[in-house]
Amino acid sequence: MKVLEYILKKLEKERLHMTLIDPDKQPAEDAGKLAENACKLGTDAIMVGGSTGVTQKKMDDTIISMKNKVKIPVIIFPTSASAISAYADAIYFMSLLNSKSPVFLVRQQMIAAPYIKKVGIEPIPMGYIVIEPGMKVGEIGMAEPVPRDKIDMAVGYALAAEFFGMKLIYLEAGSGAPEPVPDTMVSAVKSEISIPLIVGGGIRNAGAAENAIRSGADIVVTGTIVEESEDLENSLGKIIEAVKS
Ligand code: 1GP
Repeated sequence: MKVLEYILKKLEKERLHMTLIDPDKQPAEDAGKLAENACKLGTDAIMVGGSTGVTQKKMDDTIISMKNKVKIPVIIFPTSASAISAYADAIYFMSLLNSKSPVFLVRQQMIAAPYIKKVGIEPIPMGYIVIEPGMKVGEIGMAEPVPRDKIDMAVGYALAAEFFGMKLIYLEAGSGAPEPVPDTMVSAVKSEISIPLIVGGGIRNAGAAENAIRSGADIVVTGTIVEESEDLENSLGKIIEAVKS
């Protein structure tokens, strides 16, 4: 089964949780163990990516280590065309819709597309929208982050992505954001689009995950909590429980 099909099928029954692991933050073997632990706690897929320091080798080693440990999909969450691993199951083929630079709108994608086709990784078309504060990814991606009170702007970007034919929308507050994407923005976007909505950035506890789900998120992504927590069962475990309940 293709990864997008797996996601859509699962979404018919439940909301999903995805664990983001940055290949630059730990040795590949540890990343594999993290993925394994997250999988045991019920996460639905592993996303691999980071804003800085991600090399092709780190990406390859990390993904190989994960693929040896988990059966759930391992999806590349790319920053640029220069670190794409042929060992992944899929790649979010995304455009940073509110970037000021064509580099992140379509040029990196132009460079990456022939390679993705050649190695046969499944591209999953996604509209990526950075919301304030946007953190590192907003900076690196030269985003004009959507102000937190400009709900209509987020809705407009999300609808534009759907009309372009993208299959998923990702509202991103940025990794480590002090606050997640506002609930009002999540619910406004959700009520206008008919494709699944991913929400991430700054979700560190079950309450925040529950808010995102209640507001209409179909998929919740957490990254920082997995890197920082010394008790994954109590941190990530509770978040996944909140997503599934
Ligand atoms: C970042 O949305 C993800 O791209 C995850 O954010 O690291 O804040 O969980 P956190």
